[in-house]
Amino acid sequence: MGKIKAIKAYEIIDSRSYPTLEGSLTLDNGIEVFTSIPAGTSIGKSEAVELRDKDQTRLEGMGVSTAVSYVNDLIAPKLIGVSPLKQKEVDYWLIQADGTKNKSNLGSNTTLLISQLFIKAAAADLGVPLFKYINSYYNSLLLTDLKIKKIPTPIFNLINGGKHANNNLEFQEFQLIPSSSFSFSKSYILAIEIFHELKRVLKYRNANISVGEEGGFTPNFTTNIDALEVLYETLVQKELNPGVDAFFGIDFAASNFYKNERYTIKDKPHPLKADEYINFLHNLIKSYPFLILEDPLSEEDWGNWIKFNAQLSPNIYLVGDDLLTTNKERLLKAVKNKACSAILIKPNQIGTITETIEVIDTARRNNFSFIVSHRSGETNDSFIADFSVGVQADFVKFGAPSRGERVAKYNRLWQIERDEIK
Ligand code: 2PG
Ligand code: MG
Repeated sequence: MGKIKAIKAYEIIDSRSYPTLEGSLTLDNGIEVFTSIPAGTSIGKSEAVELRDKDQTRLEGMGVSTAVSYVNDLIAPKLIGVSPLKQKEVDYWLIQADGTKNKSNLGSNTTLLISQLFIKAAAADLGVPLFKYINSYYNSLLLTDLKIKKIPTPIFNLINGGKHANNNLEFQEFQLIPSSSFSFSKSYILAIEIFHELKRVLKYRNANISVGEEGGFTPNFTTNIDALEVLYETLVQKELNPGVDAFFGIDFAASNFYKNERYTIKDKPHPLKADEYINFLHNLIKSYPFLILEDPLSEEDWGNWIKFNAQLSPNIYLVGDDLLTTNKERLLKAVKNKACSAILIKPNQIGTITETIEVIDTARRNNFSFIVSHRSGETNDSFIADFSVGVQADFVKFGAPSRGERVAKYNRLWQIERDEIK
């Protein structure tokens, strides 16, 4: 087995034209791996802190040169000679070295870079595919025997709104979820065909066909419901059976339109009190074949999450993203209070692979489903595709089947299905 010879971090530019961290790790036997770190635009208040330079004279204050120097000058020298198999020890050392609950000293981008480099280097050194090594790390960390049986069901974000687009829709992601009985390749091909059909339907309506941060279209509409209508029409046009072949999801990212205890959406003429807004949600669910509702309520509105969850059919996943931020304590609070039924998993919301797996373990033990997710600011690294298979996520969401940084991940799942999972 190799030992670490060098770790080097540097800045690259992400899909939104902001800087982010990339790094390389070299072993003394010549093996070298690279990884890079994504970043969010619509960031939950309790996410771990991403270290940014905040130097307004350079790269809009978004530089990560401090994080680069933390890796190169403080962390790397201490890891020379260490085995890449020491994932757990290194992750816990990082947590301790940071010393805060939210990684505000070192930054979650700094710690996750090291964590991902270690797991990639271990897989490369052992000569096993990354998803298989992640699976074996999961099993050894949790003393369990999770088998790799499937590719997670993909959630495709076909229409972008909210902070991910400059159109007028409040809801952030209008999603299509092919039936989970389909193979990955069938789901992917279906999503791509629907993507092109949707483009035709939008063109016909003189709507904008430019794409947003996550590769979905960015039309302006009179209401958010119009976006669902267009998606529905597209499915019917393709002779698909909504609610059988494919389902709908929305990431509302509702914290972005919640103010003074009111939800303000263009579907209604006045800001809505929680009860009125929950009624609106119930009407949505009655009218369309929903499978997923992510952050329909604000991250501060715990009481209404609990209320809504109690009313919701168990066939619909109520997903906490900004609400839970891949944070074990927040997840346990949601479990205890029955605030939702599923969690979005984003490694950079917490800052190490080990902690991310521990949150997944907590979800599984409490019968919560989980979705492994990209961020709106992405790179071409397909790490989370391997991660999602290794931990056997129920779902993944990597954006639309468009834009290089999104399809890098879907294409990797396709490759795993083709070459590895027969
Ligand atoms: C979300 C994510 C990813 P962002 O809200 O679920 O789609 O967006 O990365 O901007 O937080
Ligand atoms: Mg979200």
